[in-house]
Parts: sequence; structure tokens; C-alpha cells
Amino acid sequence: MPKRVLLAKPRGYCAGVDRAVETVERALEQYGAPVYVRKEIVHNKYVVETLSDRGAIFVNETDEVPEGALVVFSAHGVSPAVHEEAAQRSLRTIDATCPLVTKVHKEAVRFAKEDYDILLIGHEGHEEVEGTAGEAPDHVQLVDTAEDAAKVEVRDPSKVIWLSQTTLSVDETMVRVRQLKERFPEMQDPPSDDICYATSNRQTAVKTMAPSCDLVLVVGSKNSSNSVRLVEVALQNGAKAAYLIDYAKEVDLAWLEGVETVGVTSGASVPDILVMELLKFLESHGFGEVEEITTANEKIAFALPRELRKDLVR
Ligand code: 0CG
Ligand code: SF4
Repeated sequence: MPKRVLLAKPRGYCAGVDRAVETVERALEQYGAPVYVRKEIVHNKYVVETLSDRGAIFVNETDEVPEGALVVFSAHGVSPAVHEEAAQRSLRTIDATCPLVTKVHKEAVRFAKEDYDILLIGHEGHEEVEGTAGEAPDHVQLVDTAEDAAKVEVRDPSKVIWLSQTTLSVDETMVRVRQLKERFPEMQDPPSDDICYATSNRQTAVKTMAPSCDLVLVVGSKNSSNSVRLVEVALQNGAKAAYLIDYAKEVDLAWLEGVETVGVTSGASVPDILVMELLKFLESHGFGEVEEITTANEKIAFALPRELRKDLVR
């Protein structure tokens, strides 16, 4: 039986994650440990464990950070209330919010100023939507499930706009938008796509390879929205099975029984070393042939946060 691996490209680190992880690394070098980080800098177990080993201390809220200490805000963004709390405790802050998340924050602020009702499509409890909604709590309502879309009420149906979390399923978001537009035909679209290039590119690559795959393995953590979406997209587009794993050692050998083609990809918060370890593992089980399936070439990169750049020795 010919066994092979299809390897999705693009996969793994996006520009926002690369910047956020480098922010913590450079802060550790520049100012020394400990560097406090509010929430997981990105939703990846390996990244968080590695940075913890190097002296980063991950906390849930700024009130766990000693007065006057340095705290980094995660790539998923924070609400203005969090900036205020940090200022009250005289914390030194570095904001590693991805610029593409900041863009959605600015949209929320702008449309709230114009007194729109903002329907924010996203996952309840996810840090990113908490930050975005916190920009305009009186104007934003979260729409997560189909039930939410059926229930949500607005003040003036001619003055409604939808925005979204950056890491959703492109297809499911459009389902939700269609549902909302049936109720509010005048609802406006965001000025530009809120689902980011990295999220949508990774989904496109998976869609392309899924129909040829008996099994798709997505490297990523359980709390990583964009990684979880890749498993769903694989299953919805013809993969016979798909699983999310943090590490190669989590592969259950029963998954490989009778499998000819394994698709491999990874979420936007996943270092490629974890994918390379998975490929090594698969090779040791007869899947030595690897073909890369490329659907886009990403070249985007973001400058480090301003607060950090001004202190870096060149
Ligand atoms: O996909 P989500 O928003 O849960 O975040 P993750 O950290 O996994 O990756 C992108 C970022 C930031
Ligand atoms: Fe930014 Fe998109 Fe990466 Fe999130 S997934 S950090 S929005 S580029």
C-alpha cells in the first residue's frame, strides 16, 4: 500500500504570532526575567512552556502582577479596561496585540461612535472577543451560535453592522452572516475582512488537500480557535478523519490503520519544529513520502511593538 503525507502550506506561525512570541523573547533579553504576560501570549502549550522555562510568568489578570513590574499583553488583544487597570497599578506594559486584531478594535470604536448596533460574530469566552467587545460594551453584542443570531435584537435595523473575531471558520461565519441578513437586510458588512489572511489561508490549504486524505492531523492546542477550525474544515471537506494534537506522541496508532494518505497542517500559533517532529514520527511508521500542497505564499511581517523597539539596542 503506497503511504504518503500531504503537507499543507501555508501552515503554522502567522505574522502576529511571530511578533508576539518575539516580543516576549526580546523583553526577557532586554529587561531580564521575570517578564509577566497577561494570558497565554498565543494559544500554544509548547510556546507557553518554553517561554515559562526562560522566565516568563503567565498570569490571568493584571492584579496578579506586582506593582511597577513589566507586563506583556497577548496577541489576542485587551479591552481599554485592562489598560486602565495596568495604569492604576503603575505597570510597565508592552502591547503584543496583533495589528489585525487592533484593526477590528478600531472598527468597533468607529461604528460605536456613529451609534451603530455592532453584531460581533465570535466565540463566547474567547479573549479576542472580550477585548474587542470591551472597546464599546454598550454597542456590541456577541453572536456565537445560530440561536444567538435568531434571538439578537437591535435598536434600529437600518443601522447595524457585523464584525468578527479574526480566527473563525470562513464558511461558518458566512452562514451566520446570511442568517443575520435575513433578519436585518440592511445590515452592513465590515469595511474589510475581519477574519485574517492567516486564518483563511490555512483553511484554504486544508480544503484543497482534505478530499485526498484518509486522515488529517492538525498540530495545535485545544484552546486555539484557528487550529480547532482546521480540524472542522478538514472534516467538512472530505477528510475521512481529523484530529488535533499538541505533540507527535499523541498520535494513536489505531488512527493510522488502513490509511494511505495523511494530511498534515498546523495552526497559526504552532512552531514548525512540532510539525517536523510529527513528520519524523510518521516516517517511522512508513509515511516517508511527503508532498507539500501550496495554496498561497505568505510574505507579511509586522514590526515589534513600539514600547519595545525604543529600548532595543540595535
Ligand atoms: O486562534 P486563536 O485566536 O485562539 O489564537 P492562537 O493564539 O492559537 O493563534 C493566533 C493568535 C494570536
Ligand atoms: Fe494576527 Fe491572524 Fe495571526 Fe491572529 S491569526 S495573530 S489576527 S495574523
